[in-house]
Amino acid sequence: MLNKSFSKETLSMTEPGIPEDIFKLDPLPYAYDALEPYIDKQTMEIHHDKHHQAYVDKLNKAVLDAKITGVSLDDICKNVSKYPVAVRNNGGGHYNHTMFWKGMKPNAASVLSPANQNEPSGKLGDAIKSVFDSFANFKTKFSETGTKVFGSGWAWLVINKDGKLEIGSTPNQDNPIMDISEFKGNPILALDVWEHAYYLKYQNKRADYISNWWNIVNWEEAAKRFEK
Ligand code: MN3
Repeated sequence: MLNKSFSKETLSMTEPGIPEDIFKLDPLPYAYDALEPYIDKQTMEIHHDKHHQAYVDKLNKAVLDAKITGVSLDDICKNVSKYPVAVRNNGGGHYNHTMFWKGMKPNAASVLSPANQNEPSGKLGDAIKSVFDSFANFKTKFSETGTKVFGSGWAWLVINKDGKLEIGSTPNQDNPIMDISEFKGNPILALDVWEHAYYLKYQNKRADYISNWWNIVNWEEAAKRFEK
């Protein structure tokens, strides 16, 4: 399906082959209110339908303007230094948010039982414990990293070039697979700490947003990424 932001006029002016390359915004893998009470419905609606949609629309325009065809979003990010800054900002925006939505899941159980910890098990759980001593230490370190991002950006758990788990951050919509990124690796977990991700519910309290986010981390998805 073609992206709805592209009018027929726009498409008829492009070379054959380009329309199939247009990037699309997938629906959320759950309802807009499914992450409540940790992330509210209105924030999810605006964040997905307005912010993420805008990154996708602007990425499509940037890709057309730069005449980039037949390149996957991963490959665009990996070679992003070759492209205009609009490709970097909007390609990163699309990549990061796609990962962010998949990296969360509803967790009503923890509302009913606050003691019901949402923790990774299996190989990823073991690796986190071995690198960070305990899951609690890992959470503290990751939360601090997210809290300390100056301005807008992302916190990440990645597998670095030595095959080891590492926590870090990127500014704006950069991500760890970008060739221009100082912090590099294969992402396992992504946390959006832009104000638009939390301001309606949490206002200036980014640390509270992060603390609640742990309840809805999709560890099965993270484990899949880790084992791949
Ligand atoms: Mn965002």
